[in-house]
This record gives sequence, C-alpha cells and structure tokens, in this order.
Amino acid sequence: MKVLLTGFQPFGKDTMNPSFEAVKLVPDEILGAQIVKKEIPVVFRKGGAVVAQAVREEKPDIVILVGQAGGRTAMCPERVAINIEDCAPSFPDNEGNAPQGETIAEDGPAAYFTTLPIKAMVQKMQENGVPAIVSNTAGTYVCNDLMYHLLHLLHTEFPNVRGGFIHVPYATVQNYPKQPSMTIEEMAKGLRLSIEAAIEHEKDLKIAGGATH
Ligand code: PCA
Repeated sequence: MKVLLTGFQPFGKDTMNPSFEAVKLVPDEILGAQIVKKEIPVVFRKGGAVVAQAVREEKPDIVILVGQAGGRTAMCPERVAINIEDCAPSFPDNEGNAPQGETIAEDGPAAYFTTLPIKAMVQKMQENGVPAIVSNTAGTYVCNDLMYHLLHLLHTEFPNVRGGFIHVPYATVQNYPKQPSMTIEEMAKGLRLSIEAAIEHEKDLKIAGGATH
C-alpha cells in the first residue's frame, strides 16, 4: 500500500508552514505502507495540478493533504470541500491571485465529502492524547481549493483511491502568543495515527462527529 502525504509551503507573513514541517517528521513506512511526501505551493489551481501529477506518477492508495489553519485548537480532519475560491484581495495566494467567488470546476458538484475515515482518525488521535476534532469547513482559500481539486480528480479518474485533508493549528515554535498551538512533533504523531486509522478503516465509524453550530 502507498500513501501520498502532502504539506504546504509558507504563505502570508509566515516564514514556515507547520503542515510540511510535520509531514517531514512522519515515518516513511507505517503499518507496512510506503509514505510518499510532497510539498505543495500555496497557489490556487497550481497546487491541485501538482497533486494531480503526484497521484498520476505515484499511484497511491490513499492521499492525505495537510495545511495550516491558524486559530484552530486541534488536528482537524475536514469533512467537505466546496466548489468555490474566495479570498480577500489583501490576502492573495503566493502568486498574487485573489479570486472572489470563482467556481473551481464548472463540471463539478457544489461539494465533495472526504473519502477518509475522519471519525476513526479523530478517535484514534484522541485515544492517544492528540487533540483532534472533525471540521465541517476547510474555508474558501487554497486548502479548500486543493481538497476540492483532489476529490474531483479521484471521483472522475481514480474512484478506488481514498483522499482528504487535515488542517493543523499554528506550531508552538511560530510563537503567536495569543493563539492556540501544538508542537510539530505532536502534529506528526497525529498524522501518523491518522494514517494508521485510514489504513485500518476503509469505511468510517458510525459515531457522532458533528457540531451544533
Ligand atoms: N493553509 C491555507 C493555505 C495553505 C495552508 O497551509 C488554507 O487553509 O487555505
């Protein structure tokens, strides 16, 4: 079995992105599966093209994309990606793009649900002391864009490949004193546990993982 695991380059004012730093610390083999790692540019559409090329070249069984979500308090496996790119002109991507309500795929549905067992992943992380919660929005910036591109690709061309996205909080080393954070090592542990859960559970657990608001 092969798992493609990606993290992002730094963006905005940040000089590091904990997502790829954590990805780099994940073992290269987990439960007998080979883990292939890739760094993704924080650029609308281009990130999706890089992932698509990696999927075509590597032929993974599972794809897990990872990105930073500053302000989150826990590891956040994402439930859904939506067919929209929308960001403030004051916060463009790394090539200056700031789409304001563009459709990602004209021929795609409004949204795709993850095909990863996100509840099993959250449960396994929690049981092993890593803060984790199901997230019901990946935003409308480059992370959502990447997740949507991946799920559109898998749905249309690779129906047997499972994939999805995990947002991580700021890293403690980034030193945002008023923001919640985790260490990169803790994030890497959470990613390893998530990969184990994805290998162990082809179908997700029937347990609650929703939110009232
Ligand atoms: N986080 C951004 C894009 C890159 C990243 O790590 C996001 O949540 O959209």
